[in-house]
Amino acid sequence: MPTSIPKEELMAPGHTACHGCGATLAMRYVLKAMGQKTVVSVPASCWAVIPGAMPFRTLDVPMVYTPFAATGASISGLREGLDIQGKTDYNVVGFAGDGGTADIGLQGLSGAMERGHNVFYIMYDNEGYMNTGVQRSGSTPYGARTTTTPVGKERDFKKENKKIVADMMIAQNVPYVATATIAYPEDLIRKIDHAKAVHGPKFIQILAPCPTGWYYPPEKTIEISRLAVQSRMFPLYEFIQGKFYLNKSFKPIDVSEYVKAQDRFKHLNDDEIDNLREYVNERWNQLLEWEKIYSEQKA
Ligand SMILES: Cc1ncc(C[n+]2csc(CCOP(=O)(O)OP(=O)(O)O)c2C)c(N)n1
Ligand code: SF4
Repeated sequence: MPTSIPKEELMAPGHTACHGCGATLAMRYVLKAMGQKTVVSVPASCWAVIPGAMPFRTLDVPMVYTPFAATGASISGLREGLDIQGKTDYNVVGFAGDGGTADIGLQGLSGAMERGHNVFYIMYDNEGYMNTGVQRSGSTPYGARTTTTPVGKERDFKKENKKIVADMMIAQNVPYVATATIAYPEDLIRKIDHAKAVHGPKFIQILAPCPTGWYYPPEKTIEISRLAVQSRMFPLYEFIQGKFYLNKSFKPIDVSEYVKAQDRFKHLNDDEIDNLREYVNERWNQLLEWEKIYSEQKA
């Protein structure tokens, strides 16, 4: 079937990720959309390990390792340095996990966006600190079992709702903000193309399912990321210079279909799934409201 996905491969097939890793596909599609003239900054995370040890490398573009909290600071510096050398046509991309974005890197991210650097910040959201053994992050959804929210007699699963960094970036009025997932690569690539047309900071949050930490069979990664969108657990939207678009072109499914496909939610009883359903509905209504408010503002 013909697709609009660029043929160019900037990521080699050899890497050290687990089978079915959604984060590897996220990087592959991001690079296809970015092209060869790209510099990537990666903090401590699974992606710090995936390329392998020198002299091997998985990416066909320069990549900088940065400390866990410093993605925002590093892309600011890379951008300024490249601009001074006249290399203004290079894309500078921070590529960080949800722990490195929603939690420890949030300050650096917010600073880079506020200073208005012409950079991309991609958050690959596997909803946990996976590289260090599946710990809870601020981006882990309500109900999930992680190794720091284990489910024993106490039913100590994650009790707080997901911290949504894309929403925070909209509140900060970042010129381009979007959510995407690997189940819809053409949508993902189109969003990066839209972002490229915006001069200034760009933030894209990509849902990247993790079979190892979400406890589902590796061959189900694409299906799970599709269910996340259809169940509205992970809505797809775009905020472009003050305009907000919510993708409503999916046939909605009940949240239980998403939850039941992953063992990280296996322990949830009907009341707890109801809590999740209520949260999902409230959030969807809030996004519909935003669409209205932003279109009125711009009218
Ligand atoms: C300051 C600091 N604290 C803790 C660590 C240990 N550490 C390395 S990777 C990681 C988890 C990263 O999680 P996330 O950003 O979500 O990426 P993922 O591993 O899920 O790809 C942690 C805690 C570190 N490298 N530096
Ligand atoms: S733990 Fe998850 S995110 Fe990390 S490499 Fe394995 S599948 Fe990918």
